[in-house]
Amino acid sequence: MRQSTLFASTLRDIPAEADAASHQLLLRGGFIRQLAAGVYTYMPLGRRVLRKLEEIVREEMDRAGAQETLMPALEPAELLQQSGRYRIYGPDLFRLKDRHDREFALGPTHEEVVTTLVKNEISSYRRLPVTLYQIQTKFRDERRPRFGLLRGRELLMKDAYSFDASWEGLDVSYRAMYEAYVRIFERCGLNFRAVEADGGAIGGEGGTHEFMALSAIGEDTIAACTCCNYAANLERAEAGSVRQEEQRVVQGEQMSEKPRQLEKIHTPGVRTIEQLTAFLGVDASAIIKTLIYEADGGLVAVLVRGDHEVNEIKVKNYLGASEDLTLAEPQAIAAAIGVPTGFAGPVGLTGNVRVLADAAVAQMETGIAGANEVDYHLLGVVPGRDFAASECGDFRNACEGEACPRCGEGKLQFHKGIEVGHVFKLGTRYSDVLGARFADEGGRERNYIMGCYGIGISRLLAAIAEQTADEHGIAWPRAIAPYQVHVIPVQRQNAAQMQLAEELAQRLSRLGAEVLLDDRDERAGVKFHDADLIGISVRIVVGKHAEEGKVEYTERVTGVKELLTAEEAVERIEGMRN
Ligand code: 9G3
Repeated sequence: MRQSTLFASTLRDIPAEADAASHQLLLRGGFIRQLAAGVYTYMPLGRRVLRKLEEIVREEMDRAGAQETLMPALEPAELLQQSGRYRIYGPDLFRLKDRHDREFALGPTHEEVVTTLVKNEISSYRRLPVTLYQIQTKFRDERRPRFGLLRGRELLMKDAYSFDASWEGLDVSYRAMYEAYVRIFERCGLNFRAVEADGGAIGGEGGTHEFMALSAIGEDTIAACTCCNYAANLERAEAGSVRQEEQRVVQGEQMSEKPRQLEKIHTPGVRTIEQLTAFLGVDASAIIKTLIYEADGGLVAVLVRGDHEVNEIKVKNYLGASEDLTLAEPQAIAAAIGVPTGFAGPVGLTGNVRVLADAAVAQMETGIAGANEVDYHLLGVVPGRDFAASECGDFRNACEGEACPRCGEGKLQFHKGIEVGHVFKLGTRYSDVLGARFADEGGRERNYIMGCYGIGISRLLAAIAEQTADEHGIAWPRAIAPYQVHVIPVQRQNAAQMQLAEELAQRLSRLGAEVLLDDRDERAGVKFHDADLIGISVRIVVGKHAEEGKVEYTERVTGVKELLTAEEAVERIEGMRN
């Protein structure tokens, strides 16, 4: 490809709207152009990278036995209504009407579509298992699209769906997809971790894993053990060795031989943990923090130690709530328990508020809590004596540095990650609501046991750019670089250099290498600056040694720089390609 004809222009300055390194560099390198917030065009360079990612995904999906389909982006609203998701995903769903005023949605994901498709095709266990996949554009009206392709409103996703006759079968399908994902991300040169995850609204009954690209701008937090291979999204990471803490919870008995007397103290205007620790000169771990949530119409008080944070996903899952939890409004709290936030506590709590106590609270011998009276707190609160810690569990975020809940040896370390893949064991969540059944060996009607498996391909492109970017630009891994070699003659006016560069480009192209030849009439500095932004890792510079038939072979990532004859350069490229 001649760079003088390539439809791409590098940008000198950093676009103002670019809010992440990869976003800036994908714009400056001429890979993408924004059409609207969260909506992008892939320029030829970007399209080539995207296609290579698609090809890797396609090869590994096919190798894992999945069959490629292509489903419509237009989804009849009644399908999403049948599964109840039309409501759940409210504003995120792009809705439209056809000329007959019939309601449609632009597909954000395709569980309903694919389950209906299989329902109409397979009615016997003999035709199971089957895994279908597609590589298709999804539409999600993100409230805050940002970081370029990392959180777009139109995204390229590979979504796969497995259909089995049994849970054991699902485990096999799930494992096949999981291993295909590992191969895909390894082939892409991604630095990733597979972590235990929360199934979210999708309802991953039998567990789910997320594949996280490690990156400082990742929106997710991973808790990973320094010793064993335990790794989990913080939303789900088990906090401490809950089992030991649960053993120590006793109901109604003395937790310690010297029961502290309950003592009410005047704490005027002391509402926050920080104010309370300062006022009393105690550590936050001595405090029982009471947070009141609104969950499915009721109020729930969650108790965690003052130095811990409530994990709202764990509480929501424990309650089986359909909606995300929200902190109750101050007036709702005042109406229910008669005090404003900051003085709420578990002792003498009225207003039929359900109390959930994190295991670490139940384990406290005594604690300090709000007195449910304005400007007052209680000292010497004993869980189990002064309030029934009847609903006790893991309701808090794990803390960095605490013991690994799996091996107990290692410590949990936090990393930020970008979710590039997510695999779910769905079970019968969709086959049930959509009446998708098959006849088993005994002729009984059974719901399909399903799994679903997603990779955000456009997000993966940006995540790789994020991980490989340096101050000069993106350093694409060879397998997905837009071209395999960048041939750069230094002086356009120098006949020897241009001739050798052209010959080299021709020979490499004839051998099947993907070559980008910078034949532009530009100064050397401009050519090298642009080459850095385009990020092709292997570069052949044809400069002052051209007269003696020598070229400079460089590799971006390894820093290799060698003076080679044209012949040697061709051999080196060929060797790299095989
Ligand atoms: C929606 C909207 C946004 C959504 C969803 C539905 C995320 C939705 C989760 C998934 C789960 C899996 C198949 C491939 C793997 C991931 N955002 N999810 O279901 F209606 Cl507007 O997409 N889907």
